[in-house]
Amino acid sequence: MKKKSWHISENEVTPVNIFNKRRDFLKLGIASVLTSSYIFESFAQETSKIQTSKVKGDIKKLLFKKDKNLKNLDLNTYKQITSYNNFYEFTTNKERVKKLSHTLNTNNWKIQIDGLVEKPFSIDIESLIKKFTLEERIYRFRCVEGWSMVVPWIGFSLSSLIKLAKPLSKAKYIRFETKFDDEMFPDQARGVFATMDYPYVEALRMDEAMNDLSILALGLYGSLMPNQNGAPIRLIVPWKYGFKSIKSISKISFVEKEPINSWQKANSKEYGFYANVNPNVDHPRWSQKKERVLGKFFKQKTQLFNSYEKEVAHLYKNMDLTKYI
Ligand SMILES: Nc1nc2c(c(=O)[nH]1)N[C@H]1C(S)=C(S)[C@@H](COP(=O)(O)O)O[C@H]1N2
Ligand SMILES: [Mo]
Repeated sequence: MKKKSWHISENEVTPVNIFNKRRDFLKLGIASVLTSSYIFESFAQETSKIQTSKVKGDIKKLLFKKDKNLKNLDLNTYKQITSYNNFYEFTTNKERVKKLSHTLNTNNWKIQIDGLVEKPFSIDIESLIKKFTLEERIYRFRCVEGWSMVVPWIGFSLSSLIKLAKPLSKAKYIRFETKFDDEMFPDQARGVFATMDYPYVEALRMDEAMNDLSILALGLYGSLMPNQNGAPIRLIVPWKYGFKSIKSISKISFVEKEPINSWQKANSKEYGFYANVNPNVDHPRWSQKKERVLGKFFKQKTQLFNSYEKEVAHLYKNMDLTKYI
């Protein structure tokens, strides 16, 4: 999973038009990184060889299904998405995460799946990729702090992983944990002086997790997930504030009771379990009516459920959204 020398460096802005021209190339890029060294080597030699092996081998499954962008969303650039990050395990300074996150080592990364399942197991990222169809999902992403962006994630539906895990009927929630490794994550090494309690924890109700919008993302803009965005695998739940979209997941547990997520634990008056994007429910310290899209000067109106009302409103039919924050 370590980036090879030919991995596209994204030091410059990648406007969408250039991205589209490069998309085919990038597609092969992600596929080859994640398969055997044979395929990797042939890619390094010549692209045509890859295309041949693609037809025969399992590499075919790794190619992602393109999002048609039916909502005509205006994508943020690769540079914008990867240069302004919330990842407290490194620093609370959003501009510095990119530089510090090189210590995150995704080699031999495994996810432990346990709790109320038929049989607990652990699985590595390559195996996950071979099992599921990768899809591009162009989603709006809204941080609780009032900034937002549009990102072309690459991943697979969380529901497909849940089916693989075979949870017992007693399982009502799914709980995620970011890896704890204080050599990779400097703020974890600060112990009691750390910014928050680690590991970072997030959770969803099972029906939220099964919703078609919920994905586990392995990349964006056609290449593997940059460290600063939560490599090698993270949750994306686009109708919820960004803090629900937990990064660098190493454990997924199925549980009966509603877990306490990290931000709720840090400040339950300001952050709850649900964290649905809602312009009508202000944060105790600021309004949530508007948001600033990265790279844009004027603010825009925030939409209920971050514009995904049609897809998710039914999940909260009988709930008072001013109470379940
Ligand atoms: N492990 C972990 N996951 C995390 C965070 C974090 O600090 N640690 N920050 C959250 C917050 S507040 C946001 S807005 C998003 C930011 O994702 P991005 O950096 O890819 O934009 O990640 C979320 N997931
Ligand atoms: Mo956030």
